[in-house]
Amino acid sequence: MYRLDEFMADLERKNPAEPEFIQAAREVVESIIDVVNDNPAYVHAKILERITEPDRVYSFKVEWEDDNGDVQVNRGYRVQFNNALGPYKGGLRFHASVTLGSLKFLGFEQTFKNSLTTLPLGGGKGGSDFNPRGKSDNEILRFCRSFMTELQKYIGPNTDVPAGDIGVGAREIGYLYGQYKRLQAENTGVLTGKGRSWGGSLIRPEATGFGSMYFAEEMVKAHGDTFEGKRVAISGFGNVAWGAAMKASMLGAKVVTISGPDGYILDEEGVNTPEKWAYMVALRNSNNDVVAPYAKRFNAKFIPNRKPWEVKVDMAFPCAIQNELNLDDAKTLVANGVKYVVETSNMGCTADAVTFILNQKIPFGPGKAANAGGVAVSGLEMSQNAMKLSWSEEEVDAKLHTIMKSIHSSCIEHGTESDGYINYVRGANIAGFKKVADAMLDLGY
Ligand code: 2IT
Repeated sequence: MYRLDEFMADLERKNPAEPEFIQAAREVVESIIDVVNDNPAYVHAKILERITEPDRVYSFKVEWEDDNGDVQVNRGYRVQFNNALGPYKGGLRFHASVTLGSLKFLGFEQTFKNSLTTLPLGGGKGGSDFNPRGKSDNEILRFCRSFMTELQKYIGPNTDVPAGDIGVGAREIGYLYGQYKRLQAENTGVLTGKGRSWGGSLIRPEATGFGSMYFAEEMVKAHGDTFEGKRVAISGFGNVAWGAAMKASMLGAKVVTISGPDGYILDEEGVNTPEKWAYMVALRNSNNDVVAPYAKRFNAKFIPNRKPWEVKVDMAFPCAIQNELNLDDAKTLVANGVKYVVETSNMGCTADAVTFILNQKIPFGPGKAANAGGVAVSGLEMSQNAMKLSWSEEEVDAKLHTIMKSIHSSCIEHGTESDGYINYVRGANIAGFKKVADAMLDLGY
């Protein structure tokens, strides 16, 4: 029998100074501990110890030259968390906040998320503390080359398939893949998020945002409600926020905010035209990491140094980074009558914010369910690469839609409480866990 406090104290002892990993692990373990204790096979197999320990972690030095001719040194990582269900799969994050602990949290989350997608994908994550802000295109190229020179030793199309994440978009995937091909002399699906003409899948750029809106649409339907006319707050303005703003608008909602590290945009007209969406991409690609210019360009309001959660909305979608929505933000949203909160970033809400929202019985979509569309379409990109063919936009979008509906059904199956409240956190954790744990039992140790 496992006891939550004992298990978590031990995990903290083994993983000191990794608060994000502990936060992610605690949330999952809290959800699944009864399921584990009710199954002697899980207890006997030490499933909790095994599922919270990454299979392996690579840490490497990345040396590159900046535009002044100075040598720069960063640290690169790849965390191969769990491959019970398939090759390690998960993004690469280039961001100043990257540490081993943050990548362990992301690799851990990815394992359960990938399990929920229904596709044969294990979980991994990687990245670097390289900060793309203010870097030139040539500096990014040189960094990517050096990073891949090391990373290529540990990945492969049937072993570990990285993709993008914060700070890694189509440009970086191109530079990384170019270097991989130089070193390995082969065209394989070793990365996803590739460009359309060199092995990429249609809909992959949009997939995380689209998927989170498909998931939210199912949540809304399950509560006898509709998307039409909902006021929506989105944070961020990058790869994920972009797709989310597009699909929310297409579904009839009005997105009134986007945000950056410098503050947020309040656009009462709605972030709802192809011109505005294209501008978000251009802003992101400029590497300045500020959202303020949008206000000038489209005659919207810019509120410096604040987060969008103070705006009165029906639905809130954190789409930027972990722990971007805290307890105070959650209280403000609830006081303003928010009806749904859907994490589109990984662990976008702090633990106390999640607990507060759940206690208010407000439907809350956790990241590992709601944002799984991105990695799901990465899985579809791998299938297309393996078959050496490409599916149409309609085919990929239809598959993505089916996958998001199936994730929603899994949450209902495992998360519906006696009073009828759908606890999506519990549902996603149990459904994601069971598949991985059962595979681990089948595979032995
Ligand atoms: O957090 C995520 O799911 C991603 N960054 C996407 C990973 C992937 O392999 O497409």
